[in-house]
Amino acid sequence: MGNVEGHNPDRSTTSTRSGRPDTAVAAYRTDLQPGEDALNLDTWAGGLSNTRALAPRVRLGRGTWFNLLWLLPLGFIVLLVAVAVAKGLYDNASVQAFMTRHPGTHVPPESAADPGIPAWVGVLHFFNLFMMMFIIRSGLQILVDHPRLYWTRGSTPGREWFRVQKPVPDDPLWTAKDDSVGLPAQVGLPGVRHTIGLARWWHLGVDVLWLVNGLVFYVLLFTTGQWRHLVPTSWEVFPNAVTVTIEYLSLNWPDTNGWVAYNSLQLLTYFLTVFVAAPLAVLSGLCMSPALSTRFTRISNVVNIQVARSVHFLVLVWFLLFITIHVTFVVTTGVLRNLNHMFGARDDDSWVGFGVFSVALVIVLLGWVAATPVTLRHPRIVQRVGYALIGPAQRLFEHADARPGALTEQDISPYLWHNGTYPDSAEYRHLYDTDFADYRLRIHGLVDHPVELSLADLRALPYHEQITQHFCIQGWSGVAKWGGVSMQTILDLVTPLPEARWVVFYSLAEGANGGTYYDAHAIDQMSHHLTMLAYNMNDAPLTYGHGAPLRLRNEVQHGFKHVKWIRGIEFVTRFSDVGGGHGGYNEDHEYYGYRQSL
Ligand SMILES: Nc1nc2c(c(=O)[nH]1)N[C@H]1C(S)=C(S)[C@@H](COP(=O)(O)O)O[C@H]1N2
Ligand SMILES: [Mo]
Repeated sequence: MGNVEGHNPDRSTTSTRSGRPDTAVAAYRTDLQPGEDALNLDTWAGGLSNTRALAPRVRLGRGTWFNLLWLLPLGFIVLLVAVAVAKGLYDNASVQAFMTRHPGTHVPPESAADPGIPAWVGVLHFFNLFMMMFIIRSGLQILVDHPRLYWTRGSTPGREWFRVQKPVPDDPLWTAKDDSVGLPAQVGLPGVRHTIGLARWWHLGVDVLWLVNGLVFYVLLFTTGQWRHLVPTSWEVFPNAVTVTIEYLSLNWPDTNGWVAYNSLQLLTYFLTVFVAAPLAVLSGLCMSPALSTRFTRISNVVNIQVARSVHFLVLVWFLLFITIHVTFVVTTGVLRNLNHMFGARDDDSWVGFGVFSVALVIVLLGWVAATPVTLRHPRIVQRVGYALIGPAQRLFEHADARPGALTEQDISPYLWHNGTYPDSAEYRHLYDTDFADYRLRIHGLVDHPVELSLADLRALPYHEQITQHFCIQGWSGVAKWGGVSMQTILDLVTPLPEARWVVFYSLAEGANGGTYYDAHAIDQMSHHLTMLAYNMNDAPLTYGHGAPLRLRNEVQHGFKHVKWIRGIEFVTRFSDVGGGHGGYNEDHEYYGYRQSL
């Protein structure tokens, strides 16, 4: 204490109920440990081994898993069969008649009169592919931080439909962090196990720029005639696409002039990619937000975080397939002319487009190779720039106070993952062994009435209960019933001073790299309907693993901000002088954001 300016010094001296000055609360600050400003791979996340992701598996029956690598040979066989069938069809007279009636490409008269692909299309196309590279890599990193996908709100082990990790082991205290896996450094971004904090800055930060690029593209598309290049204007597109499919598969390349109009199969896939897949990626991304999900419950009842996460993943699969096939065709169907269209704004067989493309490719490769080492060396810059890009949106979402009553007993999940670093100090063990008889929650700092509350004191306060969903930043979720004291009751009890802006929750447990676990919350969220201190979970006292004797719930934020095993609460003006100064343990040590409502 003492380093908080601008208030009556009398009030800053925290005292116990008996009036004794309390040295215990002063220790809260000195027990903290600032994080490092560069990633140290030896000690990262408490020294996690680099367990790698397995090949993707999909669940077929109760316990039957299919390794998707089999799709490579199977897909190849299917392709061979399809080519054989298409070749047969192509030589068939009535199929030929069909193909004459539906020639594969519909050229709108406006496009015939005024053909061409302007330079801005090429420029925005380049920005798009450059940013997609970072978005996909960081997205994969986020995926493997909880390497399982589900269709249900809860994340019950064994009920996932997809995994790149072994089955969940029997260990009842197995944490989601134990479960995370890594990717090769040049595949994931940053490519180190459990770097989800940094991966999210890349993913969400670049997303903002990608969205702006996409919006500019949409606007230019519809204010010029270029939309005709991407939007089908007649139902003829479907039979035409059948013709083109037969042509491609029978290895009779359709004669398409993309400068004027794309063939119907191209048109359909481009349309789906630009106008369906891209918006779906954005929407499914937003549906994973705790703040938006707890506010817009009519949507989140259907598209809960796990549905959204699975859809988000399927959109990624679409993009990966699209990119593979797209690039294959660019190269095999007249590469110089194709590159001139998109990188040279010209329709000839010169090497201009190839030259521009080569420069673009070098830029993409440099960005690709540099991203991981730069991130590992300068994580604070990634954290700061990422926050600058996405922070305003997170701030906006936090105003969405969740309403109680959206979930019922039936929604309670059979399993709630554990996460974090368990307490193992002598102090905690003593408290636990004596049923927390000596436990005291100290609430101090910028308040009119600092207090020290035993569990009995807490139980004597008005009981608050809520059934809410937990959103771990790693991607798992689950619903539980929480019982305890509303933070509003605590605010009424201690009366924060006007200059109190942040509320810091200190844990009895250390974080993964030593030093007290803590987290700071904006004071306005403390009076939200569903912000509370819980001592019960599903009608029983909190267990050791879930935070006994007391934990925080702030439902517009991700799980890491819900401090478990709370020992004290401090009201402050700012958090820059607490711990490493970034607003919490994971903010200091793993480069998370102090607002994480998205
Ligand atoms: N003291 C402390 N609290 C913590 C953590 C931690 O490591 N230490 N982990 C957080 C994270 S990342 C999550 S997701 C939730 C998990 O709560 P649960 O184990 O009860 O599901 O606790 C949060 N509270
Ligand atoms: Mo978490």
